[in-house]
Amino acid sequence: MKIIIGNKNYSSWSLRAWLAAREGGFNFGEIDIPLFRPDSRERILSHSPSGKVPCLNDNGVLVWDSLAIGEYLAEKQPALLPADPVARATARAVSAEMHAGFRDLRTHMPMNIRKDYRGFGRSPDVDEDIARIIAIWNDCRARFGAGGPYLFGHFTLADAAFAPVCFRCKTYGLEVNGAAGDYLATMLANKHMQEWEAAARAETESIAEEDLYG
Ligand SMILES: N[C@@H](CCC(=O)N[C@@H](CS)C(=O)NCC(=O)O)C(=O)O
Repeated sequence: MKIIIGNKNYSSWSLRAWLAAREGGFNFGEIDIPLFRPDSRERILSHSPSGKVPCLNDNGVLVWDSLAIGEYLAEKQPALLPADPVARATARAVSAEMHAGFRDLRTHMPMNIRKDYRGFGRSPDVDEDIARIIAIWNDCRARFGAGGPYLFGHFTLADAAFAPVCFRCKTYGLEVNGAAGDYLATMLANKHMQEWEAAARAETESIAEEDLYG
């Protein structure tokens, strides 16, 4: 199994798939393709039919788009979704909401692990996105989190979906309190999140288009 990913500092979609695979205990290799280079598109297309990363290649079976990759991994490792049907439906709903929404947050606070952009990117629309995400975290923790420190107790695809937001909270200095704050601390202390972060910090490429605030 191989996962084709972009720069660890910037590629939030790649992080979701990679983290789900790590947390699912899969043995996989990585193909790293730096984004925003003249040859990036051609290189990605040689692995991924959508021309986007992440893409999973499981012995010739290609799965692209982070949501589909997560579902594919969960078919092989069911613990990546909650066992209870209501919790499972909620995990899928919040993952889909993250996948399809929060445009203002994405636009003004892109994932950029190496930077300290505390105070940058705020606006009423961004704050509305942040408030909704914190409400999701509090709600999942309160209703489904009794069995452990993650949104649904143990680590699931929903945690992978919100992983880039956790790094954004650090980069942009967002204050998150209470149960949501405890959850954020759990995610930032997760050993695979820390593995990704260390690799992001070790990367040397910069993408000017993504370094919005200097
Ligand atoms: N919805 C897709 C989004 C994938 C995506 O936009 N990936 C970006 C990098 S984070 C990419 O491949 N960009 C390269 C390009 O568009 O040429 C997913 O969830 O996998």
